[in-house]
This record gives sequence, structure tokens and C-alpha cells, in this order.
Amino acid sequence: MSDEVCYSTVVFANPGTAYEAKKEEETIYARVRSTATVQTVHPTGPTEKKEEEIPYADMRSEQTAPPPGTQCASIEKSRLSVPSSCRVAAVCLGLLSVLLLTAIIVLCVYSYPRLRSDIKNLTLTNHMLQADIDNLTIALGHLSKEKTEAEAERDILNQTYTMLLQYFPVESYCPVKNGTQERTCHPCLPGWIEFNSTQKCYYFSTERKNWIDSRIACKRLDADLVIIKNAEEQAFISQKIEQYGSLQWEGYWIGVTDAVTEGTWVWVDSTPMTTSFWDYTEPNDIHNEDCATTIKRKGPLRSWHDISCSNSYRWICETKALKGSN
Ligand SMILES: [Ca+2]
Ligand SMILES: [Ca+2]
Repeated sequence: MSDEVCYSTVVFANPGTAYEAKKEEETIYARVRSTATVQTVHPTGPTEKKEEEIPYADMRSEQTAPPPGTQCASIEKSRLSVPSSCRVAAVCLGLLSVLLLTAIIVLCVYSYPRLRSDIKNLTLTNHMLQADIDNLTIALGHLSKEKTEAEAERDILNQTYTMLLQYFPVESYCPVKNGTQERTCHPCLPGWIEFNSTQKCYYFSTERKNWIDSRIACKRLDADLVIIKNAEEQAFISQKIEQYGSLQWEGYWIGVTDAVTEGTWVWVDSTPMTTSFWDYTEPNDIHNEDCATTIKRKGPLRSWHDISCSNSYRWICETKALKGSN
């Protein structure tokens, strides 16, 4: 036989430890369903086993609250047991803090002299650099002054060079090399012949002019009729001239005359003639011969003739060579 039983409240008394045996808990369940086997003993029959389904709308387990003293001990025990890990962590944290502080102190003690030395060295280096800056500033001032002076000198030289170009035939003496900007200067103009011993340049004409016009032609070339100072120069000239014309006395005008005072021969630079190379019968002043030529025929030491200045002959110009000072 089966019965259906409904409970509104179920109270459990929990056995356990000595402490827990005294403790009663009240538990509330929303719903408890239990299937129990009920044995029914019949006096006359065998025992019947029946399964009964017992629905519970609500179950409540009630526990008896521990005594006040017991509860405080439990709370204290709980306090002592749970924070132990925290205490270990706190101790570790404290030790780490001490180690860190010790490391900082050691580091400061160890590094301070070195930092102080570095600061001292940096300060010294700074002073040296400042001194270098001061010296460089002074040097810059000097260089600026020298630059200004050099620029002024350059301007003067440019002005001088411009003026020289107006009077000096740079293109003739110093022509530009083909295909370059480089100039090569020569001691004599083209068509002139240099003689190193005298450091002069000589021009031997192929035209004929009287003595005065011949001299004018030389002056137009910034030169004058030749002045022969010694036998070496006379030998050089005699080597360069040639026999031309049909008359044996046709020679080249030289820069000497006695037109001012007969018999007193003076060079075109107004210096008196001290060395001469007259032919054997010269000067003879036939028909008022006041000018002189040098001829090829009788050799260098007997080559001068006095001739009328109005005759037309070739002439010889001379000028200083660019190199040398004498
Ligand atoms: Ca004369
Ligand atoms: Ca003569």
C-alpha cells in the first residue's frame, strides 16, 4: 500500500564532530523530491516493498547556532588562518623594499665620486671649448680684416690691370693658346728678334724710308732706331741684315746722327757715341752726310757709313724685351 505524503518543512539534525555535533543549521530548500521505499509488514503475509513518491514543496534544514564563545573563537581562527599568506607577501614586499633601498644607496655611494669626476671633467672641457671659441672668434676677426684688405688690393690690381691693357699690347705679347684660356707671353712681339745678351728685341724693316721717317716708324711701335753699344751687338746685327739693292752702300739706318754738331755723333737717346764701327773712309760727310747706316758688305767691324738723311733705306728698330730689368 502506498501513501502520498507532503511536507512543508523538513528539519535535519546534522551529526559530526564535537563542534559540528552541536551545530544546527537551518537549510531551506525550494523543492525536494524523494523516492522512498516503504516496507510494510503484514502479520499474515510477506513483507511488501513499496515505492512511494514523496513530493516536497519545501524543505528547510535548521541548524542550531553555536554558542557565542565558540563563534568568536571560530572567527579569530578564521582571521589567523586566512591572512597568513598576506603576511608572507607583506614580509616579502618589505624585504624587497629594503633590498631596493639598499641597492639605491649603494649605487649612489658608488656612483657619486664618478659623477663628480665626470662633472669636473665636463666643466674643464667646457672651459677649454669656450677658450677655443674665443680664439676662433679673434681669428675670424683677423681673417675678416685680411679679407677686406685683400679685396681692396684686388680692386686696385684690377684697375691697374685694366689701365695696363689700354697701353700694353697683351694680346700681342701674350696670345691665348688655341682652345684654352691660358696665355703664353713672349719677350718680343711677332716679327721681332730677341738678342739675349742685350735683352732687347730688334725689328729689321723691308721697306725704305728716310732717316726721320724711319725713326717715326719705330716710335709707332713703341721703339726707336737701334743704338749699338758694343761689338757683340754689332756682330749680331750684321748677321741679321742682308745685302739688298744694286748699290753696295745701301744699308740699314741706325739711331745716330751729327745733324746738331757736325762731327759730333749722338745716339737717339742723347747719349754720346763712344764706340763706333765705321768703314775705313767713313764718316766723310760728303754732301752733308749727317745720318748713318750699317751695311753687310765689309763685315761687322767696318760696316758704318755716313749718308744723307734724305736717302731712303731700310732701318732697324730696337726695344726692351719683356724679361729682364736692364
Ligand atoms: Ca755729318
Ligand atoms: Ca759717307
